[in-house]
Amino acid sequence: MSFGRCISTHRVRAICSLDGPWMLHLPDAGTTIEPGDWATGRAVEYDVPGCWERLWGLENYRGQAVARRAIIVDRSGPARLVFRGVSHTARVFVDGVEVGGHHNAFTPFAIDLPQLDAGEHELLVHISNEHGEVSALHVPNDYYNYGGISRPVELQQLNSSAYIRYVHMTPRQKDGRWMAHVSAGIDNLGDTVEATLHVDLAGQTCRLTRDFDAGHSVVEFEMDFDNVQPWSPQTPVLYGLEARLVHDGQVVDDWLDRTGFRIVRTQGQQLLLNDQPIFIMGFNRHEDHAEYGCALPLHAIRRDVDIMQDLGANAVRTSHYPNDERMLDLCDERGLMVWEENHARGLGTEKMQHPRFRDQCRACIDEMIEWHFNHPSIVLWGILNECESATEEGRAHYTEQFEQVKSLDRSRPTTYASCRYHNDICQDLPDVCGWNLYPTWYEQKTADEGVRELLDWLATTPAKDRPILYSEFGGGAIPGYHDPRRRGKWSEDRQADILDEQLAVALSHERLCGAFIWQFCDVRVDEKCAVNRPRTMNNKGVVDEYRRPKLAYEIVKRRFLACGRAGAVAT
Ligand code: ADA
Repeated sequence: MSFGRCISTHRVRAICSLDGPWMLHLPDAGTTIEPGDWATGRAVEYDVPGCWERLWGLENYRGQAVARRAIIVDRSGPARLVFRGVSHTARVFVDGVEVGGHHNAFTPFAIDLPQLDAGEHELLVHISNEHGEVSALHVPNDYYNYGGISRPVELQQLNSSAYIRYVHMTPRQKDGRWMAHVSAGIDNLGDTVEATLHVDLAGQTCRLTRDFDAGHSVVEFEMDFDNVQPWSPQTPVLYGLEARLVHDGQVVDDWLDRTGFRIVRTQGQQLLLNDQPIFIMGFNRHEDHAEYGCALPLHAIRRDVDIMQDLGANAVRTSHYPNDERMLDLCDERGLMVWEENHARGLGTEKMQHPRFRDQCRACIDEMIEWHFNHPSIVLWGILNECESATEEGRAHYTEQFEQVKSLDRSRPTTYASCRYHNDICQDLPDVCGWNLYPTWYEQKTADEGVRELLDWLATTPAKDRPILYSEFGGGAIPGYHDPRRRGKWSEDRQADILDEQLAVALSHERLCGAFIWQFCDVRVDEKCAVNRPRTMNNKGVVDEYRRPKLAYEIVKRRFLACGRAGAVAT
């Protein structure tokens, strides 16, 4: 069983959920606390996963805290601690000894414990959601950087020092036959072990016996299938992917995932799924909720998917960071296509010069792709939303990050969302160009003029030969503010008009291969961005922060359901 996914991830490896009650220790005064000083702090009961902003009195706390609980281990041996997300910087201690750490709220991490003795241990996580030197990516922004252990945590007890870290499956097609390249990463925390790796997928098995030395080894297979059904939004067929490590006739480790067969590629100005042009109708979605902050429980994530599908969407953009993997599991099952992107929003030259920017972006991309590789719903890898793409210095970052993405996964097209109208010099770098533009909201132009001018200019850039996605457009509405006659800005009535006009253009323009509404739900923003953000919220949601529909809901639904272009998706 696994608690951070919607599927079981192990049968042989013992998994113990560490979700539930922990203690949270806060400094008595100020915002800093040393990990070892937890006993001197103020203690509150705290449920994991959760943002500390949910706790009474901590609604605005930005600083450090120590989360602590006991873990009970029934047998001695190697183990792993898996954190699906700590927001945003973690240092992890077992019995007072620092065993690992991590930066970035939105990517998972695992810590190997080569020997954990049977008995009770103290697990302590020092957490910071501070802004400043520590983070190039978590800056005051148009969304909120929460604090706490925001996604599920588990302890995995290993049966052998060698274990399966990942199995990545890349589908391909040759002469109408489905094939797959499988690459398995095995980590060994001890001495060399001879073992056989078995991989089962869609009725086929492959195996290989070899020595696994200490450290990381990679095993690769080519597989060939007689009869598999492709994954598509209309028929999201999924297959179990199961790997086992056998030593001395015993299955000592296993690794279970789920995947699908589909090919995504570009051809000229089109985006193709299984060789058919697709048209994307999606939402930009932040992980944010009035009740839960960024730590949405599964039922709330599921409801978001239900709502997006009720609205007729066939896609979601994980603006602006990798998502909780349970969201991706649901997208796989429901046939929602995903643009997943690394964590960065609106960073200009100075912010990209932060000494940690390159390393933190690199780590985020590595982790996003390693953990999310097998999700068939992910059809695009994105990077650096609205960062500096109009200078040579900015271009160097875009180039480096696209190269990194391609070195990890060549099977998915790449993209980024730009707002550097007339200045962008990076349009030749991704496979698909993404554009954020808000005519009738920020720009005093009709939707038709705005999009036409943008596309006329793009026709003079390398984007002219590539597919173009309208990655953001929308307008704000304060929930409950109605102004049916004057239709003033921020009224639900005006937002409905704006989305109606923008969607009429976005869904019909032949040069666009899809559109993502900004945004799915209203989200909390940082105080520093609040001047143009009534309620300290980005109010461009089609539903509010509790998921109560605004007037625009029915307009969007009508437009999405009436759009015949998405029907072209292959089955
Ligand atoms: C940008 C940005 C979004 C959001 C949006 C807005 O395009 O990418 O994160 O801030 O603008 O609401 O203005």
